Amino acid sequence: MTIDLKNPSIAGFHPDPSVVRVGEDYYVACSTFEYLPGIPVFHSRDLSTWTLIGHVAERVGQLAVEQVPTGGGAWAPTIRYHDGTFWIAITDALGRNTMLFSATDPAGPWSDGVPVEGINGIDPDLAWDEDGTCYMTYSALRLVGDELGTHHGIEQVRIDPHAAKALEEPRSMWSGTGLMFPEAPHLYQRDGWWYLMIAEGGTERGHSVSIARSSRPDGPFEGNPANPILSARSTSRPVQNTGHGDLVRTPDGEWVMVLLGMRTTGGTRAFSPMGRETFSTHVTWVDGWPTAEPVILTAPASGSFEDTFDEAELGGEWIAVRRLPAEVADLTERPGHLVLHGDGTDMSSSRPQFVGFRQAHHRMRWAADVDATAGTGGLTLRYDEAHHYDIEVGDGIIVARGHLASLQQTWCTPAPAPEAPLTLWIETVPVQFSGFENMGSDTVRLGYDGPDGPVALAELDGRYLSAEVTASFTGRVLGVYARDGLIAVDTVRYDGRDD
Ligand code: 6LW
Repeated sequence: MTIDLKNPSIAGFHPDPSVVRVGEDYYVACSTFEYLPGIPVFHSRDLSTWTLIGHVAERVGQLAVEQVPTGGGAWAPTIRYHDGTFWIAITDALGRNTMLFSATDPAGPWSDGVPVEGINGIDPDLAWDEDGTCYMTYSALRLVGDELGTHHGIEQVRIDPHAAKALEEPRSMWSGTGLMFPEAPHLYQRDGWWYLMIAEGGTERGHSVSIARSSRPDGPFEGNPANPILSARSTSRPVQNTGHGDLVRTPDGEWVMVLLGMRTTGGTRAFSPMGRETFSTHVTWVDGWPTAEPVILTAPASGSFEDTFDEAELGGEWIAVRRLPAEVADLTERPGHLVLHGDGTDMSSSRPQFVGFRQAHHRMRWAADVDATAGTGGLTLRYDEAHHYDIEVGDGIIVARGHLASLQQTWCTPAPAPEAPLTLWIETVPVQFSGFENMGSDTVRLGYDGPDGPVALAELDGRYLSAEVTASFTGRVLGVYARDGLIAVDTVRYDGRDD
């Protein structure tokens, strides 16, 4: 192998990755669920360093996520390139459903998107044969109609991507070895064979990748006797839930699978604060079948990020819930500041006055200078509207809050100088497993800088903001929010490292 892969390849919640190569350039797209902008596109030249170059959904109306239930929204893109056009097929779950977007530049702008008529399922794949016939292969989990919620294995139809419609009735395809949730199908051609690769076993600990082959793109497919070709289930590997992969061939003929996994922490019960992230692994072919190496975590990563809000617009890493960041965040009202206006709701709202970015390291510190002299707001560590830890200031009082489903607890103290901006912070400290006294993932500290130094107002168990506890498909997001009045944030700093 000549390629050095880095894992995680894209840290922070970036599940369901799909990859395509065009010449020397690789592109990856991921799911974003209820967040906007939706479906980030990353670029790499070496399959190791990935740079965010744009998003598919950055305009109102491209996804119908404004009111979508948590966990709905943009699921499982497939990114492909055909005849000079980049295509992305996704499920806008419980919104516009199966969608096709196209672009000539993968950095955007992408088209407004069109729902594909005649597909009732998730995880749509795109593949073209030599004649230019386009096949959409998908997981037939019904999201609309009378059969809502039922699963019918993998299905396929020929489609006209320009008209966004199925050209025939769906046919049933090979659907794995019998494990639950056959999904994430991708169809490839190699050495005279067509390969149908899928995920099965569910996106939790049982997740796996299996493959079948046929002489034709529409089957019949015969399963690989050695399936699954990848799974971390029942192992003690540091990256669990590995599955939902997509293959790419390098110009030198090497193969790499880009896939999702979880970096779990804890004891016998493990927890994943970051949710499902993007990883990569080497694939080799023997007798016409691929095998994938287990995902290897590379050297612990660290990363810092500071934003002083001097630009006219927020950077692409900022996301908002069920709306675009620009709808909530104002960078012109007070130059050099991020200004948010409260509407009386807080982080338990499904559409909070909030912008944030993904937690990407197990150990991190997130701090911001918050001027709450004309409002109430602060910092948050959010998994979803039912699971969040906040530290806020307003009316001369600092409040730390833990909100877990229907339970809420607060800790209060007077602000040291009510008429001055205050530095608020959130820290996560991973638990070192040393017995049975703490089987969680990390400790979350909520605090502020007082006249005599940092003060932690609350220390909370981080496991409750993890993929295993919440019912969300995403991961932790750090951010700032306004509850009432005007909140102006001067400088924000994030320092993270994995150790
Ligand atoms: C995705 C599917 C899945 O479409 O969850 O359980 C969905 N696995 O492959 C959201 O990530």
